[in-house]
Amino acid sequence: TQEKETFAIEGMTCASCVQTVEKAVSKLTGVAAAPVNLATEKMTVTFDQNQVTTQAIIAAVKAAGYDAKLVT
Ligand code: 9UX
Repeated sequence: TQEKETFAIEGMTCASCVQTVEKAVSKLTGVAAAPVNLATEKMTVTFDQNQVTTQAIIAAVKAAGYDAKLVT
């Protein structure tokens, strides 16, 4: 089952940051799409909840050097 969750991303200042975050999250198994909006600093991730967790998505963003919080 695919689910969509929005995350607030902290620490991005340029378009290159956006690409870094999108790449880091997109390569997780189970993530179908992870577009980042720099202006709003939000990322909407489409993923399979049986294959990847929101915690793993946050961890991937942190590993890339940024911070993420789930927006509920
Ligand atoms: Mo974006 Mo460039 O924050 O070093 S400024 S990647």
